[in-house]
Amino acid sequence: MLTVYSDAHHAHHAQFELIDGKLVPPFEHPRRAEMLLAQVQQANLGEVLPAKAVGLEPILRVHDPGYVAFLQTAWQEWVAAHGDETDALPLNWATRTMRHDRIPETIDGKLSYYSFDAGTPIMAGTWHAATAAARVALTAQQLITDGAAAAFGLCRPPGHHAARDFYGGYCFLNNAAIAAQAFRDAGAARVAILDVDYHHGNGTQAIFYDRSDVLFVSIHGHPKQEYPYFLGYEDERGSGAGEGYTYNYPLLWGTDWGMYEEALTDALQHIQRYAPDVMVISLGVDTFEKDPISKFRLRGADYHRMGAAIARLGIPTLFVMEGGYAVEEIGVNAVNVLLGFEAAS
Ligand code: Q9C
Ligand code: ZN
Repeated sequence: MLTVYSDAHHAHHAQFELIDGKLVPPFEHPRRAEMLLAQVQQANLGEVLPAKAVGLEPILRVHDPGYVAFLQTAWQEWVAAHGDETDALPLNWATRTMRHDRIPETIDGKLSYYSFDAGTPIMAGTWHAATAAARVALTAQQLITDGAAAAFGLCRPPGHHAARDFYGGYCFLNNAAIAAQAFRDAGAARVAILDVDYHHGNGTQAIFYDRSDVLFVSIHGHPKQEYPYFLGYEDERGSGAGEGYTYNYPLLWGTDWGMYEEALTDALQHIQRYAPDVMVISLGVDTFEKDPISKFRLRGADYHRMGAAIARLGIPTLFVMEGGYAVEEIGVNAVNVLLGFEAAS
């Protein structure tokens, strides 16, 4: 299987993360992608290709132009207001009873308007890194459109929490959604997205919620217990033309492979019935038992089984990297999914 990688992700490296009331070194850091790349090479998964240059058009097929313009200049505006010593973070949001129809003019107001958490710092290289991750996904998408059976987009920063016009959960541009839309624009009639990251892919779900041409299926920590808390319930099934084209499998803390596999089997059946031309896997390995911010109990060998189960559908498959924070094992676990896929193909 071919991998696409860009080292531009190094430009995005947060100073701190606020978690459990403490400022700590960030969980989403450049070494994650380095460990993934090292394991791709170690396991001889296949050639590693650079990301191709692509314009903003495929990004603007998914994201709001005002949001993209905001991301492009947020750091400069932040520096003008506050200097360059700290990363840019929002501090409050429009919740119930407040207005969502006015976009503030100041950078602090815009950070609040265009985000949904304070765990996703913006710094000098964020735009560069985020657009490079989207290019990685698009380059891998093109390989499949050109006939490859599978490809791995080694994306960082991740994407599945980013919606049409907001960022959060370490995500700025929704790499998987951008690739799915690019498949459609290249002629695929139906695209399925299977999101196996530990966290619900709220951004991806929202982007395709009212559409029947992109099926979204997600297995994740139950929102009654787990981030992002406000989406990912079983009764979310899509709206309008998209009704019946979203499926959620919220699972409780402590879920092990036995319980996970049951949901996965069901999820894969929905995809099989949909008969997509191509499939995008939002591949997070934060379901791992030793993940520092998650509470599922998948083990190393389970990732091989996951990849094999996905391969049995026999559909061209684009893997897009999302989360996974047990940095010592992230490469082995993610590449195990890909090796399991190859072995069963
Ligand atoms: N107590 C991805 O995996 N913070 N994003 C969670 C847990 C945000 C994860 C706090 C986690 C975002 C792509
Ligand atoms: Zn995650």
